[in-house]
Amino acid sequence: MAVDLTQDGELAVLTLNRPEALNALSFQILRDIGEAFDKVAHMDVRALLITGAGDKAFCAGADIKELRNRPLMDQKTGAELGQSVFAKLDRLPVASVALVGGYAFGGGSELAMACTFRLAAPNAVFGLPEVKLGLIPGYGGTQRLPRLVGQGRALEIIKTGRNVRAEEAERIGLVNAVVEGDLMQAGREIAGKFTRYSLPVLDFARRAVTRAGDTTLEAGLEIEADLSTLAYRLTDAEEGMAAFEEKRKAEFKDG
Ligand code: CO8
Repeated sequence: MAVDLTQDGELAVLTLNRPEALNALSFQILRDIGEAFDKVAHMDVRALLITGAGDKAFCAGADIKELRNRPLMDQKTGAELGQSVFAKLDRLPVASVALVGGYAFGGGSELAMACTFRLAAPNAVFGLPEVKLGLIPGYGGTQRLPRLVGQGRALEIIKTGRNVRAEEAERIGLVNAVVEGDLMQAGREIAGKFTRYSLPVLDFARRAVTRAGDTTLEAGLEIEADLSTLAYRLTDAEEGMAAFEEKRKAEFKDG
């Protein structure tokens, strides 16, 4: 299988497992990733970690050899497949963390950008080099990169197709952190910082924050008011505030 989904305690771990092609995304692999995301939605887990097999790449992007053969799908259908699969991450009940070691190019960068968080090894190299192939990013890169790093930087990165190394990626906000040592362990640690909180509350927070990039301040504040009121009405909010007063750790029940 080129995509492995396993459970490690309260974490789901999805591994792109095609190291001989630097985990490049064929259309079949994209479909398999989509199916894996659907499974994660029904697993008893609190976060999803996404990693690439081998020590050279997280994912070198769309499978160029397959794209070049112009398979049954036209370009639009191919882009829509990639976009719809990565968009599933937004609808998962749990947060996703991309663990990027080595290359994350094209669709690989786009997959990482669709995750809730990104951790990079010091050897990580990001890039949207599609212009070098006579293409432009098609799996969400033109929309997610500007939201993360701003339009000016995104245009420069996409128009030049240049590499963005780990240290720069952290500086411009493309990754949350560069971590030395075991990336999987770092993934577990960052997940451990939020997995004990209420899932619906975390989801309200995500929904409010992600709307900040595409709406007016006024509309965004209204969304925030609605979602924070929904959170306030949950039993988990009662529990969280009671735990504060009683000087104990809150035990949330996701409701
Ligand atoms: N697709 C297919 N095969 C790949 C890919 C890829 N993206 N990347 C690497 N491979 C294969 C190589 O062909 C090679 O296979 P083989 O041994 O059979 O020749 C093997 O993986 C190892 O790769 P290299 O020998 O090239 O390894 P290097 O260490 O020399 O170089 C690089 C590593 C720099 C990552 C290099 O492989 C590279 O530049 N890869 C391509 C990166 C790229 O351009 N990615 C963007 C692809 S386009 C995209 O993602 C979105 C397109 C939008 C499409 C929307 C419409 C459908």
